[in-house]
Amino acid sequence: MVYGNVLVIGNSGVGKSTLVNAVLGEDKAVVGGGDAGVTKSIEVYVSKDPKVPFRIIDTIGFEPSLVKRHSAIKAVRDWSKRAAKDGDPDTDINVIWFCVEGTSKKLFPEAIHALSKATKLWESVPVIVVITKSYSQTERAENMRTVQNAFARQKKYAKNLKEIIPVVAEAYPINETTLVPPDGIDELIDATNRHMPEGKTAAEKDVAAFKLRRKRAMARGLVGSFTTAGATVGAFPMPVADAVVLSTLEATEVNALASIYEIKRNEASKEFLSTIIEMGTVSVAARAAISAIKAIPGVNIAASVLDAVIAGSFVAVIGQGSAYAFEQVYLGERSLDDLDWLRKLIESELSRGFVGKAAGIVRQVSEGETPKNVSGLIAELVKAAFVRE
Ligand SMILES: Nc1nc2c(ncn2[C@@H]2O[C@H](COP(=O)(O)OP(=O)(O)OP(=O)(O)O)[C@@H](O)[C@H]2O)c(=O)[nH]1
Ligand SMILES: [Mg+2]
Repeated sequence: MVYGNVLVIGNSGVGKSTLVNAVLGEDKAVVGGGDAGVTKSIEVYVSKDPKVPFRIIDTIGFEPSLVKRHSAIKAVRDWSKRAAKDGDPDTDINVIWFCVEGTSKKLFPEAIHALSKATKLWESVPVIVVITKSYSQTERAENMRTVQNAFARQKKYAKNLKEIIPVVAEAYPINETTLVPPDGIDELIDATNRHMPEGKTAAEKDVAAFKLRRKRAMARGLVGSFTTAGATVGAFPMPVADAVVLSTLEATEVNALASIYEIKRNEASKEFLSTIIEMGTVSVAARAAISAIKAIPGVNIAASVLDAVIAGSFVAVIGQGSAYAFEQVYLGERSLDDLDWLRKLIESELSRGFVGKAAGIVRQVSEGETPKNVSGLIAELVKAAFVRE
């Protein structure tokens, strides 16, 4: 097997390890870091996909001391040497992910100067600058310009800069019902593969399969977070009607999932999304399901506990259904005009076992509990019942 090696560097806390997790997730095997006794300055991760074979070398942050920077670099060099001695033919660093934090652009010039000095050893290796924690869409253009200018000042090193990619590695919550979805991970995977030297690039279709698995994992994580939010928000008596609370949460969830599956914003997608939200809130199928859950016989439970189960279950099921729908569109199996297919899909999600599962959850939440105590439990039960692998 021929491995491409990616070196991840950047100051402490900018989000390097979070990034590695987003790119490899459960596709990752830990290979080990510094030797026992030596400083634990690096971790080497290997993608488990034999068709997309690359390693990511995650280093500890450079800040605050020069000593830390030296020890991180030394650890990488030692790893290369040791692996080469053990017969590993691919110990060269092929691509560098240079991480700077999107929320602190004032520090870019300083960070880039320090990083370019530290990586002199790899003076002709292509650099991808990853702007981590890029939560603000409006600041991206300026952040990218700042990076470009800072690089231009690095003389010979400037030519190594190949791409600047803003990234959100993990959903970032703004409040109870809103979050910034993961973003840019696909672009980073593509760019990394593109800048690998000849003989180390993976085939396009293999990279596509790898990215699809990452999208599924991100979508699953997102549905999980929204389900928890649903159960929590639902557990507190609302001054507005159920459908309004539900539709706010579902709209944020569905938009976030659409973004993971690269669904462009246009008239067709707008209608596709609003069809899902309508199906999950005020449609005949949704109303029937809500009535059925509220009428589960032999249950004497606080109304808001019931609401928490309803909100959590709807958010879970609508998330699952729309993630599947978006994936079909992303893969080209369906188009955004297939609204009849979409309605049937969501309708079947809401009928097939839906009420039965919700009833099961209601029965497991003991009577007399207050909503505050049980919203966490409800979220767990809902996830176990609805959020499939
Ligand atoms: N929500 C969210 N949090 C992030 C993201 N990236 C980083 N963080 C948070 O920022 C903190 C630092 O992230 P790490 O990935 O540990 O940073 P690091 O660069 O590996 O830090 P060192 O190993 O100390 O150098 C953690 O609390 C992360 O959860 C992101 O994309 N979204
Ligand atoms: Mg780390």
